Amino acid sequence: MRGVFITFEGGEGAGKSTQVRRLALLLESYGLSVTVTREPGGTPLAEAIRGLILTHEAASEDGLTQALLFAAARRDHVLRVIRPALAAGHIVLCDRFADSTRAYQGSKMPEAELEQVIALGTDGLKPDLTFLLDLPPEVGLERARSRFTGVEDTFERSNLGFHREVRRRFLALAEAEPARFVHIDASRDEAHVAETIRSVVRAKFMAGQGDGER
Ligand code: Z5A
Repeated sequence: MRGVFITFEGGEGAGKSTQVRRLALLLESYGLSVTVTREPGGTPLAEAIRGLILTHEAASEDGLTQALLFAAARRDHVLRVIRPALAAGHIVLCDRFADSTRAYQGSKMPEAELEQVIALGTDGLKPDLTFLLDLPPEVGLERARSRFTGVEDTFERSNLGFHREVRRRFLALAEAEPARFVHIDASRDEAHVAETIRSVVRAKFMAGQGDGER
């Protein structure tokens, strides 16, 4: 039985990692097998590429260079982690995936070229469900700054205009694929966002199984 592939997308500080953790705990409490992973990253090679891309000194401004690096990391991640987990029947929760390339690199290169690179990286794999955690970038950046670790990465250093464009692109992606995307108001409190996500997952994948209203 193939598992279920769920991705979490959105701008900086939207609460993706927080909600991935919460949903994983909930699903595990139902006795389900869950694989939690993230992009860029998820394998030793992809984590090494992550380090290169997010280190400001090493980063390239060129959209195609960035997209190729994200795609190389993603291909390793898909082949070594995501596909095997799905084949084993796991629910895979991934913090960012190919839609992040569309949103972040999309303004820096032609769309047809971007989609070619994305197709190579994903190996044709598409999420079954994508949560777009949406909020104004000012709010997300403030949240991210409040847990500041001392070093800003390549994208955190981008100007507000760039982050607004990223949000616009995410919203356009969600509008274009309403069957896959669920738009979530990520400015609501953590528990409210978690409850919305829980109810969507339950309705889509657990209908008739009864989750005990936990
Ligand atoms: N990138 C790309 O350009 N192309 C690609 O193809 C891919 C990625 C895959 C990855 O950095 C960067 O790579 C990313 C896009 C680019 N750059 N940006 N910007 P990352 O993974 O390190 O960054 P991130 O994905 O933005 O992670 P993040 O900043 O940690 O955001 P988050 O996961 O959405 O948020 P969080 O860690 O769950 O929460 C942030 C803080 O807010 C934390 O203190 C929480 O306790 C708090 N929080 C969470 N939820 C709430 C609510 N609801 N209310 C109030 N406070 C909250």
